Amino acid sequence: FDRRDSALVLAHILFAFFALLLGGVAGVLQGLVRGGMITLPYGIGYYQLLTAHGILMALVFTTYFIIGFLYSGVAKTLGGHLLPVPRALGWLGYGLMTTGTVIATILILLNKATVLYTFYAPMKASPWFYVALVFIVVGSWMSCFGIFINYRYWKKTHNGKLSPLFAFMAVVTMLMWFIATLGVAIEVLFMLIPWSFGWVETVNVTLSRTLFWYFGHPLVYFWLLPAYICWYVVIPKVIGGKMFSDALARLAFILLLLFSIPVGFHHQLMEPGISSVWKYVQVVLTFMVVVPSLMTAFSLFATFELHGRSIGAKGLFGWLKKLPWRDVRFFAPFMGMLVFIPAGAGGLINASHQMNMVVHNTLWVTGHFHLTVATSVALTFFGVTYWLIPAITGRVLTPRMHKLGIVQTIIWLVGMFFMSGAMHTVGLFGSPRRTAYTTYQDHPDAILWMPYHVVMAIGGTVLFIGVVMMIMNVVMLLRAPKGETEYPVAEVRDTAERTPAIFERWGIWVGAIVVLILIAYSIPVMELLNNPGTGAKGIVTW
Ligand code: HAS
Repeated sequence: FDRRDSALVLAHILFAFFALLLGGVAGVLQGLVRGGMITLPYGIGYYQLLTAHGILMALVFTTYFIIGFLYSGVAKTLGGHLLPVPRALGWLGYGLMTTGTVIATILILLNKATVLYTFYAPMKASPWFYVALVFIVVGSWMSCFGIFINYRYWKKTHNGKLSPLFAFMAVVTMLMWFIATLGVAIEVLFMLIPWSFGWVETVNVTLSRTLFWYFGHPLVYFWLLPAYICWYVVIPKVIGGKMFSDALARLAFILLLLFSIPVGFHHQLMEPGISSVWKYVQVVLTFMVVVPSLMTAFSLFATFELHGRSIGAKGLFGWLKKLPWRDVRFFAPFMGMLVFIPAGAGGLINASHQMNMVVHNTLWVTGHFHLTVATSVALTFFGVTYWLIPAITGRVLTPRMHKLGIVQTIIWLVGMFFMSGAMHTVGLFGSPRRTAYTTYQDHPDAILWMPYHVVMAIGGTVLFIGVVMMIMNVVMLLRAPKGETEYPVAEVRDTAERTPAIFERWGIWVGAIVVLILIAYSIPVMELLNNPGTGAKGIVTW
């Protein structure tokens, strides 16, 4: 690795883990408060900690990690190093994002931005919080442009040859991010900033939520796609096998790009002001976005089974025994995959309108996203860290590190089993999400929820131990013995079909997304703009 590229990647990864640590502290504290096990000193509020937890973990940890990881893969697969302009844009993006993150975190800690990680109206933060968000979003765009430029240059200088799969996937991920963040940029610039500075008196609440979820849903796939990059590109190499199909992987990514964006209404199924026709359209599209994940599951099973059989596995499940269970680069992401099966099933429940009525705004939803992003994605990112840090810093991943990594993964799984399990269960009993400790004047239902809240807090404490262990592992990786560690990128199976060139005809795909977005959003947004009854005066109407 070029030292200049290593520095850029490492800066992103280390900032990500710093955010994870701070977010973890906030997370465990809010869990203990909610479970009624502690009260906070100095007037620190539950919602303040919940905001810090959500923003630092779901937004900051992920975005920094993803940009660092993608930059590393682009450098590795597109010629061995980054071009000067993309590298400079990477640093510019890092500087802007870090400025924004520091300002936003200080405001949250000062209790001036207690608006939760979704930050839509009618909750209002200090205007400077929204300005900080602008820094973060614009900074991330710099990194998008860096990756696009590097990719375009490669295509130009390679006669339009099919690009390496990692680079292709990095472009899809950043394209999705770019198109998605346009929605939140409009919300922040034209609604939240003027409203919070007092330049306008009112804000259209439903429109602000709609613009947020236009961004907020693809956001979850922006977290997922880099994990899929690891599952498709890295894991086959780590297990000593080959990728099942390059074409299938690209098709899955293109489908995710197309269908991740026009589906935000599935977060607003219970909201007035949006007609059921448009909710229905977006639910149909939501079920479309499940297809590429099912394709991914198929492809992974095929990779594991084909490899197992090629080295002598017998019987229906003999291939399971051939997997490298003691290799943390495999173990942590594999556990992420395994958890994604129930996690994805929960998503299908959420997306089904009638069942959404049961689970919406309950702790079930919190349980769902702790399995998806906080387990499937987080464990995959941890798994990547174990080889990425040594690979870019010229160190070796020792057998001891493998062991510590596996223990860390198991602790995470145990903590999450209790925390997310309790959340899912008590959510079905009606316990609301995002609510500080209360017994609702000793209402019998609320009393029934309490033991589950305590289990959540205990699971959260185990997870906090997992966070601390992960930070210690990162420190150990930075001090590992000097040497070489492979950056694992798999080859495709020899008998796999050829990849059609159409996957890299970006004009077609961007055109198709624009059409889908216009179909899914133009009429409902016009209705929201014309309908003063949907919270135009900043009144919550549900
Ligand atoms: Fe979700 C709410 C629907 C996936 C994250 N979701 C959320 C929120 C977050 C989130 C953060 O329709 C809360 C937002 C908030 O604060 O309000 N979600 C879905 C659906 C999917 C889905 C249909 N979600 C995700 C992913 C996330 C994520 C991924 C983060 C990374 N979600 C919803 C809905 C809501 C929602 C509603 C709103 C609820 C409400 O009312 O508020 C699908 O994409 C899931 C498809 C996945 C699968 C699984 C495929 C399995 C694979 C693994 C294979 C395993 C192998 C190993 C090979 C179909 C690929 C096997 C080995 C063996 C030995 C067996």
